Amino acid sequence: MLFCVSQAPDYEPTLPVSEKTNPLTRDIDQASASSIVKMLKACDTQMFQEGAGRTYQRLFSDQVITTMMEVAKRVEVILKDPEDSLIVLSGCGTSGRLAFLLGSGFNKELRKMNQNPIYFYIIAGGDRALFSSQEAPEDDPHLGTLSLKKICEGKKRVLFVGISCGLSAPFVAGQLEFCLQHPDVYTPVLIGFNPAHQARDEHIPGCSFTFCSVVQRMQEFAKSQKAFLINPAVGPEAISGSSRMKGGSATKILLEIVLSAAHAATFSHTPVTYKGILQHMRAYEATVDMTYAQSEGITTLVEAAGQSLRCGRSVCYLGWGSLALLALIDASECHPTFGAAYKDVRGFINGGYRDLNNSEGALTSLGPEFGIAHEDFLHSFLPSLNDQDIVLLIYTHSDDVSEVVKLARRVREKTSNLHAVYHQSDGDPAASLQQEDISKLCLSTLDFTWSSSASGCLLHMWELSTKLVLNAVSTGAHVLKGKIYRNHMIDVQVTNSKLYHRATRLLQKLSGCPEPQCEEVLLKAVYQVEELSMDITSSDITRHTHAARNTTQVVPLALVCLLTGCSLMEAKSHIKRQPIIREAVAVIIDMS
Ligand code: F1P
Repeated sequence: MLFCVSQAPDYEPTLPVSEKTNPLTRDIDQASASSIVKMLKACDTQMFQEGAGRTYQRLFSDQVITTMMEVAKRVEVILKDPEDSLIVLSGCGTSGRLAFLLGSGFNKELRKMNQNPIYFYIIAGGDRALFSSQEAPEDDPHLGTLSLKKICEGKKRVLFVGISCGLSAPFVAGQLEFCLQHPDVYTPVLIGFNPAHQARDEHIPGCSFTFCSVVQRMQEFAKSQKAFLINPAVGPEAISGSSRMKGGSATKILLEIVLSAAHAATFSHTPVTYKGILQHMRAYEATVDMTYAQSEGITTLVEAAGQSLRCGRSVCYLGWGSLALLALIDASECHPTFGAAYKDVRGFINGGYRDLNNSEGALTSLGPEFGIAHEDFLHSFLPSLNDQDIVLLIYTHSDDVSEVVKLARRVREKTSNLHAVYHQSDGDPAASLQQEDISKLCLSTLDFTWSSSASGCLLHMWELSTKLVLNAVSTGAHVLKGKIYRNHMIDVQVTNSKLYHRATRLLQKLSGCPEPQCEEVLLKAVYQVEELSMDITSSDITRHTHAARNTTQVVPLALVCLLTGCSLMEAKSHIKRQPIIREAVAVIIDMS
């Protein structure tokens, strides 16, 4: 895959920061639960490292803070005069899910103040992509443009925020390009976590632009504040390319700071200032520290979740409010990242779709994996629960804690493997008796008590903290299950062009074979054939990634073939004998 990386001075020079391997996690696949949590802590802490002397902009860089202020002021202008205006947040996968979370949260704020909602979200693949992996639409710039045009019809002013952690999604590139062509109405803002020169420069079928060329045009427009780029590097992901982790957290941090500053300026007469933005950023840094101060408790959860996955059972998140939404998001990412089945990690939210307010309404008819309410849990999940399944209660003291107690009791009848992640602010003893009841029912309780005088919205901090805990649980548990090789997603799905290229690169790295050979074997695994037909070799990536939706363990199979020279059939039986992918691969790599 092409990136404009000519200026990159460091290791893995052909890769942008978001795709590089992180030296801190090189041995994560061999680590204990407690070492995994330590490594994740070190990686997350990297987000806030200062920029001095570095080639790349970082979260605290002057340019980043200044641009955040400028965007906040644009939001403020719209909030003060919302007539015929919109703020659109858009992205693919995790980035689109966070667009939904943020848009819903800030609309809720507006409603509380009797204001009309002004935020709209777009996620590639539509609402079903909120809770399931829909990687293919990410490759379609026209779909991106169409969805943007549709919701903005008749509007006179649109602030468009395109999120692509890797500066890579064609869906978002199409939308940004459209905005640049209509500057009278649209002001584009790009959020991502690579330096601009590392944006993806691969040809997009049917288009005259690449993500990189769009970024270059945005840089030109930015000189006259007709476009904005907020793209600090936050360091490579703990699991290479897993932008759901730091990329997702940093997206949430940046946008919450910008939108909160704009809301404060509009509704509480607190002007947007450099110092204010900086302080808010420090509050998030403190949240990361506060969260990992409970590393021991997180380790207990990782260990228990890993145990459940190892014996083929489930990890189940039972959440309340927006924390439950983060749980649903975390669960939905396990399929594309680890090749997990939807039953492996499930999330449930009180109130189900009723409370979500997503634009397409209830999606329950799409299949059992879209049953996300607590009632769905009670009907379809609870009856078959046993001690090998882990259940996590995720809530805050502002939720109806008596409901949590009730549900905890029902779960406890089926499994003792019950745990709680709980947030409260200091000086709020109201729910403490019920909390004691819950703690008695649970094997472990992660109790986060936050200072109510801290700067920043507490709910936002609780959400980030929950995201970090759940990312650690699902990532750590899959590492313990053997789904990661070194720090690579060995069982990654190849369902869009970014993932296809990532898989080819990984095969090259682990097998040492040349790229054409790796791609040939990858295709054999995708199409489940021993020989490639002309029809296959003459097809484009879109068709390959489409075919890959129906196959599993594509990368492990291809790797076994490459390392041993065996047939696909033989590779399959090897993996069947050793279903722990990491071990199946490690055995052969050690022998070769
Ligand atoms: C978008 C995304 C990721 C997902 C997977 C495929 O990436 O959907 O959220 O985890 O890696 O790509 P990006 O456009 O935000 O870089």
